Amino acid sequence: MRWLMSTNHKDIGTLYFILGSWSGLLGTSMSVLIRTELSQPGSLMGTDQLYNTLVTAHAFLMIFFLIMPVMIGGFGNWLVPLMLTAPDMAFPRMNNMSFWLLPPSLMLLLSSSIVENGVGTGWTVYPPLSSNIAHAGPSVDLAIFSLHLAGISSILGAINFIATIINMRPNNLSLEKVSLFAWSVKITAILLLLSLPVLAGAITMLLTDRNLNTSFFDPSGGGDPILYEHLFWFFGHPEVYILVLPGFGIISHVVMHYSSKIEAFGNYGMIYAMMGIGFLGFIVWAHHMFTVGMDVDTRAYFTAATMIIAVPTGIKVFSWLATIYGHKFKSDPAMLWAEGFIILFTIGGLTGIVLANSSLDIVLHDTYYVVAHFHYVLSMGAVFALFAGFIYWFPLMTGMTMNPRWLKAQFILMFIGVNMTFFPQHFLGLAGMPRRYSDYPDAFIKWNMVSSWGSVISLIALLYFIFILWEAFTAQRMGIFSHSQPTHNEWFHMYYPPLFHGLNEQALIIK
Ligand code: HAS
Ligand code: CU
Repeated sequence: MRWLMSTNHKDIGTLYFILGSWSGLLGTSMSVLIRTELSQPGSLMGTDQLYNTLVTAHAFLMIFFLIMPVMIGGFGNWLVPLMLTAPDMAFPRMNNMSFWLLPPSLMLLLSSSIVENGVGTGWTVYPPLSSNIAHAGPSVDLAIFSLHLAGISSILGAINFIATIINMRPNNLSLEKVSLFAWSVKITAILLLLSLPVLAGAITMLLTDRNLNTSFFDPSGGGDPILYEHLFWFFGHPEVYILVLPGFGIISHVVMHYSSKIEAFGNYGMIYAMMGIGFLGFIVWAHHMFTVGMDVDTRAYFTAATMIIAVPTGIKVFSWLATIYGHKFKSDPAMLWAEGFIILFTIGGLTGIVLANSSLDIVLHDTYYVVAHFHYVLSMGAVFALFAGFIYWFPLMTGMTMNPRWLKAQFILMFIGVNMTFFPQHFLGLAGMPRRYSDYPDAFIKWNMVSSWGSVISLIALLYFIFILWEAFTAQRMGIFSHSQPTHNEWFHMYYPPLFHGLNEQALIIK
């Protein structure tokens, strides 16, 4: 069991993958319960607080214990040192500590939902719902402590990635030659470092409001609940880009590889687009709070600033398309996930532009339209990128191969499942069905049934993937020379693309 205490970046990356998969499965099981409750009108669970607790835990698990650990902790740890040709991360022992803060954080989160009444606040934990009148008992406090630990873990991880990417490069690898995935992790880490302390402040103020009689968010003591919303979303909006930026990096590599290009179209443009998205991500937060009664000028500003993010994001989408352009279509599994990402992420992005319009958002806020929007960018954006990267780098990380034909079938099944789950939610939202309720009027039956059946298909697709993974480990097809997987030389291109031109390939292989 010594590898549990390992300071090696690959071991730690693997630990993150294991923790992420476990939490992802738990989060998935909660989503299935949610869709079962909503598969027909009336109450299945019999208690709305339980339903809301499941929604909250589902979001926290997927955001903090699946996407972030796998994308940054898993892929980041595995690939960033390799791509920099560095021997390890800058602070290997702190790296181990970042990981080991997560299991206790996870335990606190799970405790929060099984003691007393659970946390039925949603992942935003808005007061006064999260204050000690509506949520008496220790549940919310446990959730706050969980976020404290996860936050410390991420801040330490962020410092480690920033230091690694700045300091651990060989002299001839200038920053503009650093690979796009490493760039995406670097920008993500900066976002984490700047936004997480604000969340930590907000939840700590909430903690003292709940337990020490402060009144930061309580008007009867001179406080203001809107302050919490500003603090939360100053973190919350950058957070959504934290979730998807490493995915952008992964997609660039997969697209480059399967289009036989040594560099992405507009490599610098890609880097600047990510920096632009990262910067703009900090000045648009109030598009989550258009309904709080902001004055019209403020709303106009946040609408305009938000829509500008479509420009750098569009640069990325069109650069991926230009990278693919001219190459014969071959349906390799990882590339299918990348193409699925580009299409579905764009759909999610466009509904984001719709929501950015404050006048429209007054109507759409807190409806299923928002739920559809963020599942398109997350379940079909971040998660599709995760599958693309996992399938693409699986031979590198394990030395084994998964069955490509099964993977294709699995992709198609999952593609049908998630679209069937989330596309109808646009209709439900436009028709006015609110989010975070366990019941609905009969008018909404049809699309809710379609959505719930879609989630069953996605679940089957996920189980199929687990089977494919099991088969790969059991069959032990060693070696990375399967026809649909990259050869060793191609891997080499991927890790050292910028170094590749000027340097002796053999010299680097020996290293
Ligand atoms: Fe979002 C709510 C707006 C991207 C995640 N988002 C959420 C929530 C989550 C989330 C989790 O302005 C719910 C939080 C909660 O629990 O309450 N979002 C945007 C915009 C973008 C965007 C403008 N979101 C993301 C990404 C996420 C994410 C990425 C995670 C991975 N989002 C909102 C708004 C809300 C919101 C409102 C609040 C709603 C409410 O009421 O609560 C942009 O970054 C998207 C840019 C991408 C594209 C697609 C590619 C671009 C191309 C260029 C051409 C397009 C143009 C646009 C020029 C735009 C191809 C033209 C417009 C046309 C319609 C044709
Ligand atoms: Cu936002």
